[in-house]
Amino acid sequence: MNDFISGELEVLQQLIEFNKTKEAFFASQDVRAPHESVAPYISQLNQDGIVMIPGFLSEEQCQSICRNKPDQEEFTLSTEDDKSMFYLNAARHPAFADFFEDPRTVRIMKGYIGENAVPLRQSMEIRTVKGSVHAFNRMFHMDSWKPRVKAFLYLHDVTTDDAPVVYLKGSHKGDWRLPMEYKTHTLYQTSETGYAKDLDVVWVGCYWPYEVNEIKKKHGLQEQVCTGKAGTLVVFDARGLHKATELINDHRYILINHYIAEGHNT
Ligand SMILES: O=C(O)CCC(=O)C(=O)O
Ligand SMILES: [Fe+2]
Repeated sequence: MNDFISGELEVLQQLIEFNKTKEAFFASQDVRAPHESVAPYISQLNQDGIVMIPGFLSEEQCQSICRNKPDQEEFTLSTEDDKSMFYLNAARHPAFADFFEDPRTVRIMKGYIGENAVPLRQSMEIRTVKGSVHAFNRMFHMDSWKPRVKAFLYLHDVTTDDAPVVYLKGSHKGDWRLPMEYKTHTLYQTSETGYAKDLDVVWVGCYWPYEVNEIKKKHGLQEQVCTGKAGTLVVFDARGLHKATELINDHRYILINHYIAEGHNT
């Protein structure tokens, strides 16, 4: 038989096996009825893979967070080559307590991921590099095949000029995802921080623009450009396709609360 075709048949067999692994993982997640205060957010997350919550914190709370944030020297450059600066372990910093101690976030994460939802990384991110940046996250990508929920708190008004995250609504589910999910399953490797092992694997999960257009057309999916006022919380399942956008204004300041199912970094 043609070598390529026999290789593809083998891949198909691996996809069938992987699909079983995937189904077993989701069947074993203990997802209970959510706390009623967050139930509408969970339904929207389940439907679209994203929910935006304006006024999660007040504008005054956001201003106070920005005034009391740590000095620039305490931020470290992103290891994923996208030129962002991170203040790690932000949940321990008193300036950020209003956000990281808010019980609504854990309720959302548990209601969506399951009882084993735990924070992977809690940080403040500052982005100041303007214009186009050569980084994987400027392409539509999925982070993982397992639930990986990110809550971005906008600390100032984020317009289309302030690098809003863009999400392809409804792309967190669907059988078409299987080949890329399998790639993330087999190729994505993490370091002990729970993020990409190196700058090679960081690109695993990216789709080319023409592929995204095909997916959009075939499955009737639409982009959501997540602009929002200061205090808006953008919660998205990073299984779905999403991308970062160009910064045109001076900076983007956000707090990130990032949850996974315990022990399931990849
Ligand atoms: O920072 C952004 O706008 C999105 C970056 C991204 O891809 C992610 O956080 O998973
Ligand atoms: Fe991402």
